[in-house]
Amino acid sequence: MTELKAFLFDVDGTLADTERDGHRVAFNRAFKDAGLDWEWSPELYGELLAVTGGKERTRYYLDKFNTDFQRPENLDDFIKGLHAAKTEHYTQMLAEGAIPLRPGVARLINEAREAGLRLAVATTTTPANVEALLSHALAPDAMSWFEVIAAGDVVPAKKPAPDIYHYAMQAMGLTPADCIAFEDSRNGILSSQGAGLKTIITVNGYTADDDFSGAAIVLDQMGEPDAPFRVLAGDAGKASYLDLALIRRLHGSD
Ligand code: XBP
Ligand code: MG
Repeated sequence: MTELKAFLFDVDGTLADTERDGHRVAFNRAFKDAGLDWEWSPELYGELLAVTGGKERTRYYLDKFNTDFQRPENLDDFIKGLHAAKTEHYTQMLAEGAIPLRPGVARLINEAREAGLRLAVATTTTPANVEALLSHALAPDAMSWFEVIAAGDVVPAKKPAPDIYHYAMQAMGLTPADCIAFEDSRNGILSSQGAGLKTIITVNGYTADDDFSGAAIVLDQMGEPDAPFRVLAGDAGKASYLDLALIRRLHGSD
């Protein structure tokens, strides 16, 4: 039996519901600033989420949904500029408190810290976005609670590739058996499982119908003592919210 030593967290969709009312809105604001008439509706954005990474997603939009757009000579730089503006809007929104953490997230992170577990982030989003979320929605010094923030372009191949999880574990000197991952999407679990990690899923509006085969458990949310989760797949025993005891059981180290 291996001892559980670390939690590896995805960010978007897992720690907070950032996509529909955060990233999507920030993209639209950046498009408007640039004089573009592009408008990503919640439905279209659901389709665009097939591709992780904001720059990659924008290119996918042009390739698949806006093929008539007259592309500038240097498309890469054009997309980079749009994406930088989007990050400005997004971090500003978070600084204004636009997006709270999902239920149970702060409670679980605090419990893990008290128990001496090591924490890391493994995400495709831009590092500035992680800092904005953690410091405004969790605690002003929350960045320092995480040993490694593996984010954005630090690995060339984003999720569903396993690289970002490999990167985080290597930086911590840990093996997959030492850790458990928290994800919300098909691309996320492909990445974490591809890196050999047991994975706990909390779904959201965009991912409720995703295929989570092989997940340790699939929940609608982490839940709180007074607000139970719903188990969508797997066995939570008598537990009604996700805590360290249940996670150790799912990890196989209780
Ligand atoms: C979510 C993503 C990100 C965000 C946008 O990844 O795919 O691309 O939607 O962020 P995860 P950027 O769930 O792994 O955190 O625009 O900064 O890429
Ligand atoms: Mg996610």
